Amino acid sequence: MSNMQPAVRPPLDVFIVGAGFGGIYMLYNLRKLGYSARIFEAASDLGGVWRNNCYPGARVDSEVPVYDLSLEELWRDWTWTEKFPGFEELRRYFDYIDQKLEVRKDISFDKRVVAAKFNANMNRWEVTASDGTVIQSRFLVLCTGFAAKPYTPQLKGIERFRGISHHTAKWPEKGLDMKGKRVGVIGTGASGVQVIQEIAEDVEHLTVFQRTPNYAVPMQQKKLDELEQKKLKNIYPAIFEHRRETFFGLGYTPFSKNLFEATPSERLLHFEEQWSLGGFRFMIRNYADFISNQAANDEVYKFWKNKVRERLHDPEVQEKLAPSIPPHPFGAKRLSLEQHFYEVFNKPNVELIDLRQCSITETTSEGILTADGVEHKLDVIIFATGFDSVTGGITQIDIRGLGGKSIKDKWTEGVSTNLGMTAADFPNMFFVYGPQAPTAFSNGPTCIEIQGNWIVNCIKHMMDNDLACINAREEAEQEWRKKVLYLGSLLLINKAETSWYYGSNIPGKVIEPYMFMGGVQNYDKIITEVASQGYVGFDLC
Ligand code: N01
Repeated sequence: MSNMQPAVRPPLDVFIVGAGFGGIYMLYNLRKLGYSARIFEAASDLGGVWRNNCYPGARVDSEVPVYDLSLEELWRDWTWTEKFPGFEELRRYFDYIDQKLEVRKDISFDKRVVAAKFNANMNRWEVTASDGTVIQSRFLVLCTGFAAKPYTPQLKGIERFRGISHHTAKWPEKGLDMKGKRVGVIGTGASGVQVIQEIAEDVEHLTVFQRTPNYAVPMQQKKLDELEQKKLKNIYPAIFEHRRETFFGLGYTPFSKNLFEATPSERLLHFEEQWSLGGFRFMIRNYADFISNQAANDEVYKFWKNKVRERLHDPEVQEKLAPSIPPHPFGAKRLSLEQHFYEVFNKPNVELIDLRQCSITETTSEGILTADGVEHKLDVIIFATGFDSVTGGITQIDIRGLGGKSIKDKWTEGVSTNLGMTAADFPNMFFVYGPQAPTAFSNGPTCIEIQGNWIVNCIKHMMDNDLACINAREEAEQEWRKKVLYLGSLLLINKAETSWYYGSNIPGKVIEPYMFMGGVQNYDKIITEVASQGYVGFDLC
């Protein structure tokens, strides 16, 4: 047998990057149609963001079952213990997904994809992992999520620091015992809020370094009962159907009334009701014009400010956390859901540093030095400083399309995609939950399923019709970009100084809306129409 040629492995039909909700949903649906598919995942197990973000207090801000995948094989027998589950329970959910769908057998873990190159002669992608593994496939689907690239600011002298420092999204898998330690948290976005409220009780001293006050609203967490969930199972299909018909994919129907059409007492009652119901209702079920009309927005801010101040003892802390003059319109940055975040600042072991008044000068071997000359002695520094969101997960891979052009270069002057799922000159490549789609401007599983279904149907269309290549047209891409920028300009959202919605949180990143802000239900309609018209705006061959 020595004269036998080595077997040439046929290329995969579809290669997928990432084993979070997006990658798993793609894999499941592609396999169902009989296509070969494989996932490479940089982490050591399933879960995507829920694998990397295992900092104390990490939990989701969409409610279940709206945060579930809508596959009956999954929801039929699964029960949650909390309305907003924490990362441990979400990881158990991913284990359950594998138990039911057997996804792990088609996933290689600890495999970080570093490059992908399109071979135009063969109409194939050649994908390379950091360990040198190379795989060829007809289609490439990037399911890297919107938060795959953590951002850590380069503090002067950080290498001198003798304590421990971690970014929240690179938290040690085994956890970190912070009992009795002096801990500093930089950043008060969603991650900061969660970690701060979770650890304040245990640590000896907590120093919170806040640059911009975060508008956090009550999560109104609730324990869930198994029986109660079982009784609701017959309406789950309707819940999943309805979520994709709503603007944020969360199933809350927006309130249609404008703020000044209501009397002050009516307004107060409405605010109170949404506040007590919790979650994102105070945003989504608020008055229709509050996110486009500054005067209406000011009223919402006033209500929020008073609510927060009621919970704080010290007037100086009140002014730092809920200032008299709003730093940006209410809702311009993604709201965070809190449980007892504000009460933390009444504790004697917690100190709040307002970086707008007194910035960080450098890191010393002992801690952090601020502009007033004070050295804040620390054993642990937690960077809750966010992500190079939405595009970072894609551009950190060296992806090269037609003519060897890289996606990073293509997007240097601003992002252009067709329908937030494809890019011109990157044939047979798709992305889920990425730029210029509803993405984090919506409930994750809703967006992922809408896009996932579209991509799977597109691949099926190509396979059924013996088509080798699909490429977005330049002019369709320009149209889509115009739409995304226009929709982003209609809202007060563009008024925040540093926002990952606009890329302004990352030094040097182009400032523009990175997501489609026109609503999940409208996005769904547009992309469905493109497919039903035979993929208008694409070249197929
Ligand atoms: O990141 P962020 P995040 N010096 O960018 C500060 C999702 N998520 O990880 O506001 C000092 O929001 C920065 O300050 P400023 C969710 O979609 C969800 O918290 O730019 N500070 C800000 O306070 C969320 O929106 C969940 O002035 C610096 C913070 O760091 C998204 O992920 C949980 C700084 C970054 O906040 C991102 O949230 C966690 C610097 N140089 C995350 N640079 C849930 O499901 C940045 N900051 C609940």
